[in-house]
Amino acid sequence: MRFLIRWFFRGVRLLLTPFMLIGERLSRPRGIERDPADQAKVDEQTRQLALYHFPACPFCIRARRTMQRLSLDIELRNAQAAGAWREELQSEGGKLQVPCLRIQEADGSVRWLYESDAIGQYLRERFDPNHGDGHSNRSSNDTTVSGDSRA
Ligand SMILES: N[C@@H](CCC(=O)N[C@@H](CS)C(=O)NCC(=O)O)C(=O)O
Repeated sequence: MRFLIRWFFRGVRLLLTPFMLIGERLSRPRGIERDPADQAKVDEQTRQLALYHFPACPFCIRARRTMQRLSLDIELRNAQAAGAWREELQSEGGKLQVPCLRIQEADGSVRWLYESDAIGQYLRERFDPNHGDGHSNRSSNDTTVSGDSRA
């Protein structure tokens, strides 16, 4: 029975995937513009980050939207199919849940940040130039997840 339920949800996810990806593409937020020197600094910093995700997971879409809005070039690691990223997420991160942001700290240690809320907050605190001045660029689109009533 559990097997059937799992396959049912897998099928639903598969059917919805193209619609969610098209929706994401059509509603892609405009990224903030930095001057080239500032953007180069940000790019240098985001090389230490990687987002483990599933392409059609609504929580991952939420995290990717925050990245797009903040013009962050963060490596995306698809953990949906069996393979290295999936195994790494489970064994090193501690659980198979996406989105998860892998953060390589300056001292070389690695932090695995789960939960789309926490990831969004981390990215805004670190990379949103307006964060904390009451004029944050945070858009409602960063926070909306279908079926999720959190504001
Ligand atoms: N509260 C979490 C929910 C994340 C979540 O439910 N992710 C699902 C995918 S949409 C997941 O990782 N499921 C594990 C699996 O399908 O193996 C968040 O906001 O990030």
